[in-house]
Amino acid sequence: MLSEDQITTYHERGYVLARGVVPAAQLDAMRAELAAWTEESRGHTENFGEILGGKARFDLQPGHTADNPQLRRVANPVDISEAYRNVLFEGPVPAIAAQLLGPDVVFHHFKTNTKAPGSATRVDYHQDHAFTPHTNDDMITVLVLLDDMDEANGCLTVVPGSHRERYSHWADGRFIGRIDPAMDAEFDARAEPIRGSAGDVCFMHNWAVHGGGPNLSAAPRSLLICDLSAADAKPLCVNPVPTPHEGRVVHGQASRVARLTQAELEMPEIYSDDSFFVIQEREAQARAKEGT
Ligand SMILES: O=C(O)CCC(=O)C(=O)O
Repeated sequence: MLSEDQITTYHERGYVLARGVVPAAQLDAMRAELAAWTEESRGHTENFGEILGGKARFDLQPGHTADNPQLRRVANPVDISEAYRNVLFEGPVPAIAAQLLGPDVVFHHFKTNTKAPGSATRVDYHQDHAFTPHTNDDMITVLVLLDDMDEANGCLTVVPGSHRERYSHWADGRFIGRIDPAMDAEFDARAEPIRGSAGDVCFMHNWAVHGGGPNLSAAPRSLLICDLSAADAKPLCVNPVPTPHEGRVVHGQASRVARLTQAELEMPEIYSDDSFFVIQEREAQARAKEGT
């Protein structure tokens, strides 16, 4: 569980890293599942599998081949794997989330993000709440480190204090799934790398600005990314990564009350792509074409 100091750090900085939360046996079980899905991906040239609503569950990095598989994202592994349900629905992860959100906590959606060794996968600066607006922002992105990570293998980077800031994720009338690239230099100067070991968990406010570079090392890098909210934070738009577990109570009890605290919110465009990477890539290509 978090100490009082760690809880204060979370509220002041917008994130806190809790060490050694997930035991080795549970990490091994999740890694084994991910390794099996990666093996399976060798037999595919396009995204495959299906989640609720029809998007693909398994998302391939451009350049993926049978010899060099690059399974960058798995949507809602909790739908198909007990190993992931055990970590995200029970035990210390929901209990710590309750220390930060209040006693009643529900699940929204979840994905794994893998940067294979040498992979170009990068994540542009964004705020998760811009993709999943709710009636209030008592929401956390839980980031479970499945591997040791630092800058060399493309660890997550977070901008401290940015959970109190609001940025548009639109440009020229389109939802671009990222903050204006003109802000990149400022964020690079402020951002802090989340260096940690497998089993550590970063609890990050849903408005915290974050991103991450490519994995230029020989080491793998997989991260679990799970959105949890206070039970009285009700979604204002459809889930971009639908799952039958949306709204599942992981701590305390359900709420029939929607608590409204956000007077004005920019809404996302509901995207039909399998993952948000496609939106960010489309935007990068558009910029490259325009020469900006
Ligand atoms: O994998 C990472 O380092 C960050 C991923 C991320 O921020 C996301 O997918 O929303």
